[in-house]
Amino acid sequence: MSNIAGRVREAFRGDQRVDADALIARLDAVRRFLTAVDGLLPDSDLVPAHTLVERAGTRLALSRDHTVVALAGATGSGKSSLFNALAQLELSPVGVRRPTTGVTHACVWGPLEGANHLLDWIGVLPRHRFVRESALDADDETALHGLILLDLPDFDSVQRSHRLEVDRLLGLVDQVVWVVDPQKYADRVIHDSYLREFHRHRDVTLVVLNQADRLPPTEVPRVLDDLRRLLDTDGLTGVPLLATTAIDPAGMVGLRSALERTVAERQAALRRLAGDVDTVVAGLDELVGSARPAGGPDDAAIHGLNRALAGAAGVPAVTEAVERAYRHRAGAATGWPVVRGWRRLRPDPLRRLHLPGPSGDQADPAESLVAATSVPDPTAAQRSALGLAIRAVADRAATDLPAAWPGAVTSAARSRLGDLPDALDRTIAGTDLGLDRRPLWWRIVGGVQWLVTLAAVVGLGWLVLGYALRALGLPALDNPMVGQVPLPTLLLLGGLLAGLLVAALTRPVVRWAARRARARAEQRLTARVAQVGDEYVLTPVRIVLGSYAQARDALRDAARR
Ligand SMILES: Nc1nc2c(ncn2[C@@H]2O[C@H](COP(=O)(O)OP(=O)(O)OP(=O)(O)O)[C@@H](O)[C@H]2O)c(=O)[nH]1
Ligand SMILES: [Mg+2]
Repeated sequence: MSNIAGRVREAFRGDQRVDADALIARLDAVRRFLTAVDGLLPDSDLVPAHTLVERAGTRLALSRDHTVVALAGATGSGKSSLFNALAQLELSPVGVRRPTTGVTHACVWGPLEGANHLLDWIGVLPRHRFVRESALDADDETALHGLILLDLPDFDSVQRSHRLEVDRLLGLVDQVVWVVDPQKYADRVIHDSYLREFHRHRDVTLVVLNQADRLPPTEVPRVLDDLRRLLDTDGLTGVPLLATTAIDPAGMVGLRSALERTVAERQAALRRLAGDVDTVVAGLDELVGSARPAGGPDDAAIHGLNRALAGAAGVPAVTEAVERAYRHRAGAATGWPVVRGWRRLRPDPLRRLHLPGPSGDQADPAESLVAATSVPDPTAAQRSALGLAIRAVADRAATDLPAAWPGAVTSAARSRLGDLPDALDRTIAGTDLGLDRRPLWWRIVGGVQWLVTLAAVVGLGWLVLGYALRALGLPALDNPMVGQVPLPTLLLLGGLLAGLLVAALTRPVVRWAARRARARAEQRLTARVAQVGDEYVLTPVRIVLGSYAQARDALRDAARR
């Protein structure tokens, strides 16, 4: 029951019209697909799609008023006999010695001029082109006007060149009439290698059982039934099946009127190409699958990547240098003035990494264009951690993608690996580590240090002067007293003690502030390094995922009949 319903549906589908604009839109979608996957999927998988786009473009640009129908079949099935019988002329030699037809012959109904470009493209030599238009026919042949009938060599030939010619032409013609004979209609070659391959071209396929006259009339329906069963197995349910006799005009009526219908509809070229699009889309389906386009690399993988990048970029070394540099600079600004100069002689830890030194002491901008810093190169462990993190990003991003894509995603993730070291180095060199500004409290503490030191110096000077006057026997200075202590002594000792005290109190504050400066620098460096990861690893991955989404959409559009 369902088989009958299926046949009715299939037969009905054969009558469906293919809209030229819709077909062009589907072909455009295939073109979009090819653009989206260019360089991402193996070229060998894309050959049928490229061939289709090229062929369809040419076929549609050539005459749409002509319908190219090929007679195909095994040797001796009677292709040339049918060809001659339809043309009502002896155009293609019919022979006893097999195979007979070695090159394709063409017969054009109507003027040859319009058909010539088409025949050039199909590759029928001019000397094998014939015109079936004669004043004698009057109106008999007008129903076939626009038909280009091809008599093909045999596809089961002992001659390899014949098979190649047939395979080439079967890819170009608009409709195929498969000619079988009562002896060989069940041959495996025609069913396995040809008819089955055409199951998506049912609406441009016609099968004829030729030489029906060789069968007892009662046998014909039985053989046709058997052949129909074989065609159903081939996936060609519902294709028109006719019995013909090439040697008897009465046995040609069915085929002739079928061809007249085909020519009148002017649909065969469009239907053939629509079937080609179906075949190509079915072949590509596996490459694209039905997975939703992935949103992008997931957060955990990105986090891992950023950590690995920070390690490879030497962020820990730089942040440690920032902490030391902070202590160094804060010490120079707030320390005891007597030893400050000595501190300044020690090199700044950041300058040792060729990173911006103390304020106004920036790294040479020209330097920062190339390997800008002297941050230690990544260790082998850091490099392999980075490799693994990049792989993880690609793997996670490609989890749901069909088998053809993860390779492309991984290649994209690694595509700029070689540029990463320089980019990271430049980024580290260009990051504001937050040490440029001298905090106000440094200046206040520094000022206090100067004051107390000044007090000590004044006290010392005062005392020295007093001793000198006494030694020279001059009247002694009248030292004011603060409580029990003379003021100069208080100034000297107080100044010294206060200096030491301020230095002692400042030290833990400096350490705490240095740790904060380190944390701030770490945050900035990590953010900048993450930008590099985004640009050099994640963006290429996203581009591939975007291409995947475009390819998927394009294929869905191409599949829409
Ligand atoms: N009785 C009968 N003989 C036929 C019929 N059609 C073809 N023949 C004969 O079958 C033989 C082969 O016919 P061709 O037309 O040369 O067959 P072909 O398919 O073109 O063969 P190749 O060119 O070798 O591929 C010839 O002797 C024809 O006369 C038919 O309908 N009835
Ligand atoms: Mg022949």
